[in-house]
Amino acid sequence: MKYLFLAVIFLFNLSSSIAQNNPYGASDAQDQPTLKAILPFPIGVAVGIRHFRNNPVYRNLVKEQFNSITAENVMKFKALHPSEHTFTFKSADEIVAFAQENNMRVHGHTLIWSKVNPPWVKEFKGDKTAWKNLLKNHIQTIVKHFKGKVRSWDVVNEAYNDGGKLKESIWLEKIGPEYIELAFRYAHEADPDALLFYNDYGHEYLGKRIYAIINMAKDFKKRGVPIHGLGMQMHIPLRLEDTKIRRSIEMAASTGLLVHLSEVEISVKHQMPKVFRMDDQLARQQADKYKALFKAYSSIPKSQQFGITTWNLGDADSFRNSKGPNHDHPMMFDRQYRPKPAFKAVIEAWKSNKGQ
Ligand code: 9MR
Repeated sequence: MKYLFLAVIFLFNLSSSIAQNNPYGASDAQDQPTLKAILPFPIGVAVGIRHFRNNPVYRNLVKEQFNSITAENVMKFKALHPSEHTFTFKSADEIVAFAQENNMRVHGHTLIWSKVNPPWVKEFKGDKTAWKNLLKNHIQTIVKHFKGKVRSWDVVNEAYNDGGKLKESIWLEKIGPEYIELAFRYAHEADPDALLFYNDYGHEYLGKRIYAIINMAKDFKKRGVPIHGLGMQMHIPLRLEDTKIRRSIEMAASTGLLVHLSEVEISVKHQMPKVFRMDDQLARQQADKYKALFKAYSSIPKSQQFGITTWNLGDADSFRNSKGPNHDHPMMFDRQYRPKPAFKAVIEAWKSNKGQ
């Protein structure tokens, strides 16, 4: 009798934990479409290693809804190459193994950036040739390590400023503007099958940056520099006009390269009074914006749709998260990883359009 009682308690706990993990609740879980099942392009998520390791609800939602994965931080320079002669792959390998177990594609982020460089790089002394060797060794050691497992790379991240000029960066300073194309050539040499992206933000403001990026892409294509795609981060505010989103995606697609919306999240708090509360109306507006963004993306040629990746999973693990009640709500899942209107709007839009 005692065992029967314990068994009932166990089953009850199991079913309520399944209900919690499932964004729809237990009752209708089986019949409900997921993002990965319903969207006609790959759908990815940027995962933070702490949540990934410690929160089973988070992990389950990642594998239930997404078929592509990006490491939020553990594939950056400082994480993978903390001192001149040391590479540390443990955390990144964990994410790659999880992706393989769950049939997910891995997008690598990021080989070269002006930020997140470890102190040894800043202190490195050498002439231009020594710096090129450093760049080459860094890129090729990493790309070779993940060859066959990481499908694509952000080779260079955020190299342009608002004015369309190259940003200050140790790479620009020590190697010159050619550091970008060298990075692409080195990566391609190390894994000719990997798809190579240039990743940046702010295209959607249609300022000088997007023109500079498109010119670079066209120039690379003309000269045979191995670039395969453009990553448009799309960290956007709720108030950004749909027309701008659409135009910027079309412009990126006009290069003929793959287009990855690589870090999507929609800030509600941006341009709001300092103290604000999320409400149903804002949640609906956010849902409309997510839907407009996904629709704009799906109107470029199918062969160029590399996919959409959201930058983080739920509001609580968003890089925008802050303590206290006045935090932002940028994601499709809430702080308990339940689906928000944004998630439902995307699902509904593709359900009724049969994936068009
Ligand atoms: O979300 C990331 C945050 O945890 C890191 O502290 C930060 C610096 O490494 O990078 C954040 O991710 C950025 C991404 O790598 C590049 N585009 C902007 C993202 C948000 O700042």
